[in-house]
Amino acid sequence: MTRRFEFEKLGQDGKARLGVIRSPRGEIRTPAFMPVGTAGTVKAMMPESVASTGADILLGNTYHLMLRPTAERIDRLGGLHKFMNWDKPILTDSGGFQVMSLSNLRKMSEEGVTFKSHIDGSRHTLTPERSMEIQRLLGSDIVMCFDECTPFPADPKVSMESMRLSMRWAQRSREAFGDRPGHALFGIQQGSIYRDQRERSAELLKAIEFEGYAVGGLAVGEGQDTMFEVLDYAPDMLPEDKPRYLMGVGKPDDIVGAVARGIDMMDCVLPTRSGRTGQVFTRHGVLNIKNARHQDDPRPVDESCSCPACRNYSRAYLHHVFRAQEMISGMLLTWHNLQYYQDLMQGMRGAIAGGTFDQFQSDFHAQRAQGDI
Ligand code: PRF
Ligand code: ZN
Repeated sequence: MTRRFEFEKLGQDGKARLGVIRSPRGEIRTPAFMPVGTAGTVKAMMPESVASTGADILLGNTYHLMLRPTAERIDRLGGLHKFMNWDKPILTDSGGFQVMSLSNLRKMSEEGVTFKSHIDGSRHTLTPERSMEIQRLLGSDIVMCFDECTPFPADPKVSMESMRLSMRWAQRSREAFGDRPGHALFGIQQGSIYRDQRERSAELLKAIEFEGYAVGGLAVGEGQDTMFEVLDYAPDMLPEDKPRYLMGVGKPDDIVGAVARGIDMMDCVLPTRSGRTGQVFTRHGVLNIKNARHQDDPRPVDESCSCPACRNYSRAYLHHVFRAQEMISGMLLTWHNLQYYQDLMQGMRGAIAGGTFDQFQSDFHAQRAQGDI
């Protein structure tokens, strides 16, 4: 096991990249999907079950953990890995994005952002320096720069000012992060849907130098067509030899399209959240387990899926426990959805390795066009 953090590109098919991130806590096969473990748990899943789906890394959140149970408490208890019983890599988001979507009474300045907790109304401040400190106390393996996710739509002037602020915060994040072998700091590109601003942002980040680079500010309401237009050029602006992470994406077809455009890492609450609301991902599209047409159906959700929901239970049973609001419903459907996402990533990695990514993409879309069964 390496003492350092490093990325190796193992193959490429078109723009789609196959690679591996090596870190002291283990290897991350890319393209990688990171399940979201916001508050120190991937909701409804035991960590060993998450690992069994093929996940190499989880995402955690500065914002939630600083409010409860606090970064200092997690540090005293031995760090987030030990606290939540997950010994593989953890990436933590820096907090700014969650402040904007969850907290009350936010006030932004050059220094950072002050806000009131969505849990108890208490007042807090996040700056690039404090975000780096919290992510260090948590023991995060991949630390994200403190940034502002520019809201959409944004006037070009507003977007430019927001991007420039994020780039000044990226510089402060780099300085505050310091020298921490085995740990990585990722820069976050902003610039909304404006090509010149994405280019400028990439240049500024590359000059600072990061261990990896994220594409931020997408999947914020612009729609898939516009997101793909930006992804047609934005990843190419980032260093070839470093991992590229698309933040907060997405639906299965978003993920396939992003990998096709040169993205290596993604995260999204969709598989876990949908699992708890009865939305089930399959190769043929999304199935709503609440629907009455499942109540007498003895078939598994997907006969070729290796997850316990599919190996051991019928659609009729999953329908019943969902309707009865039994806890096992969220557990089984979350497990299945995470298995679906990890199988999708494994399928793409195999296709890139075999030079058949185009075929993979057409099969993926053809199966979904058949509709749900
Ligand atoms: N910045 C950060 N976290 C994020 C985003 C961002 O732009 C997004 C955008 N989809 C999701 N999560 N720090
Ligand atoms: Zn399954």
